[in-house]
Amino acid sequence: MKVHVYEKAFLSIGGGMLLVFLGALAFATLGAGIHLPDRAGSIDPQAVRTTPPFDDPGVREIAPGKYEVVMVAQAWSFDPAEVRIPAGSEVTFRITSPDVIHGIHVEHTTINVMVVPGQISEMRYTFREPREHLIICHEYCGIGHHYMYGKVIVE
Ligand SMILES: [Cu+2]
Repeated sequence: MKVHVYEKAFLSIGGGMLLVFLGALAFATLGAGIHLPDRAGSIDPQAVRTTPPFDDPGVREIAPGKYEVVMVAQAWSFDPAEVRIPAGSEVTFRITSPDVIHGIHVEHTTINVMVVPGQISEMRYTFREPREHLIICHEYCGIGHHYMYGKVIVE
């Protein structure tokens, strides 16, 4: 009889945990807007510098309050290394690598993605507060890895 009670308790703990984790998942995706980055397409890594839009990396206003950042992550820098946008902008990052695997993390945002040669990574973020965000490479990419950084300046 005692075993029965323990079994019930363990089952309800298990069920409760499941609900807690599902709740956390729902909060992260629906509430906090955390989701996996999109794989936006593929590209020949050898031809990154001659394939639009990566032949002309930079920041472009695509609509009022909406910006597109076309970025190349290479050993060992981000091009452009400085992104300047007004506060409240919704920014779409499109990024690829012509050489080895890099990563991009923009501090204090949900932007955190791997940059794989041959693939175009895409992510979107709205910068609400004026401040500076450090951009860092988070995949060890060679001897100059720790020099690989940039800045997002929200004005
Ligand atoms: Cu790196």
